[in-house]
Formats: sequence, structure tokens, C-alpha cells
Amino acid sequence: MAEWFTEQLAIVPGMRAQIEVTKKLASERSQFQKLEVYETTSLGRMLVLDDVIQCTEFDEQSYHEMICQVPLFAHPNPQKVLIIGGGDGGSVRECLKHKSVQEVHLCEIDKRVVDLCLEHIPSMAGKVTDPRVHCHYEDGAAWAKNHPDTYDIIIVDSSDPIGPAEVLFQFPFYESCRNALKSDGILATQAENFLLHAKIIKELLSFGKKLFPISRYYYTQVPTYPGGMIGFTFFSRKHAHDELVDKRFAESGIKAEEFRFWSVDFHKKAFTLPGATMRDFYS
Ligand code: SPM
Repeated sequence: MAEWFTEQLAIVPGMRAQIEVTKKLASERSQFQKLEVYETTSLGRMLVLDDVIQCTEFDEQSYHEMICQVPLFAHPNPQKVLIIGGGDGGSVRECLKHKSVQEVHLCEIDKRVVDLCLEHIPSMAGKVTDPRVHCHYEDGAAWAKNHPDTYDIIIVDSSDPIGPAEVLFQFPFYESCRNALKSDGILATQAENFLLHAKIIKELLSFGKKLFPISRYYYTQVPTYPGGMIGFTFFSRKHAHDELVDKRFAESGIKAEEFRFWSVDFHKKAFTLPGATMRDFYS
């Protein structure tokens, strides 16, 4: 019998979202957080961590394609990628679309996220067992700090800045990520909703400005997140987001049909924000 899952927005008091669910496929508490997987009425399977919707099969591609493909197509030759968080495997799947990528290091603090998603949402997690993927069940902040000058791309595929992910929204972590990148490396991070969380985003952009020559914010639509959209920081040591994308896509051998959301055009336009937000973030 159908029931409603409700997400109460911790950082926006008085706002909530509801999704109708038909079955609870998994529910447990790990050392780090509460984990749940649901079958929904019309949005496929859904992963929920600490009562916050992380992804549904309906629109997870929008989030994962955009957090991964934008830095990957902005880089001249991405070979070694670090994903911090991302235990659901959606970002791993996206990185492996690139033949140039030789190694993906998935640093997820909670192994149970990976296990549950492999079992219940294989459309998203199935590529985690690929031989190019190396799983490290460790603290991502410590991992970045201990691996200087190592990665072409770092993707911080985190939950919200409450609970285990809080440290991933603080300056020392961004400094470690900058140092863990090679000299032309790119960092993309989950960076919330530009209308609901402008204060958090401005703080992240201020970290970026101190550490990187290129510091930008872009976004995409995810209807199943309260607010309907989510954004990302794009911090680059050398190349701008739109400098190489046409050439890189043309030469990648990847077909446009492999993406539901990402395209060269969408990549470029995702950085365009409303006028007031542009002034607020960049002036
Ligand atoms: N691999 C997918 C992980 C998704 N992580 C981001 C989840 C953000 C959910 N909340 C967004 C809106 C409320 N702050």
C-alpha cells in the first residue's frame, strides 16, 4: 500500500517535499548515518540518507552527468579521477564513459551506501565493480590531504553540509583538494541550490577565489530535490569550463545519446544564472 516519504528541509525551515513510495527495500543505521532505499510510485528507486533524498532513478542522470561531465569535458586529458562521497555509483558510471580515464578512486566513508546501491539500484551503482575503479572506504578529507599532486579531476559528490559531509564544505578541505590536483586539475563539488542556499554558495566561491584562478558556479534541474534544482562549484587550476569542450567532445568518441542531460550546449549554458544571482556571486 502506498505511503508518503517526507523530506523536511533542515536548512530552510518551513519547507518540505513528499514522494509517494510503494515499498521500503532497505532501512538501516550504519556507523555514520541512517540509510533507506524505497520503491516509489512513479520515480523508480530512491536512495535516502539521514532523511534527505539523494537520488531517484527518475532524474539522477541530471545530477551525475552534470557534476562529472562538466569537469571531464573541460579538462584536456582526464586520466585519474577522485570521487569523494558518491557511494551510490552514479558518478563512477559517468567518469567511466571517458576512454581517457584510467583510474577512478572512489573515496566513500560509508561502505553500506555502496553495498545497498549495488543490491537495490544497479542501474546507478553497477559500474562500481569495473576494474578501473578503486574503492577506498575512508574519510575523503583525509584522503585528499594525503595525496598531493595526484589527480586530474576531483568530484565531491556529497550530501548536504549537515552530518558526515559538513567537513566537505570547509576551507581546509578545499585547500587539500587544490593540492591533490595536478597543475591543470579541476575540482567540481555539490553546491546546493542558488536560490535557497546562496549564503553557503558564496562562502564556497570565496574559498575558490583564494585557491584557484577560475572559480565558478553552475547548475541543473533535479525535480525530486526540494527546490527542484542543484548546483556545483567549478574550480579550475588552468582551463575555463568552455575553453576545450567543443574539441574534447568531438574527439572523445562518446555519442551524444549516451547522455540524457549533458550536451555541449547545456554545458555552456549551465553557468548562466539570473542577473541578481550573477551580481551577488561575482561582483
Ligand atoms: N550521488 C548523489 C548524491 C547527491 N547528493 C546531493 C544531495 C543533495 C540533497 N539535498 C538538496 C536540497 C536540499 N539541501
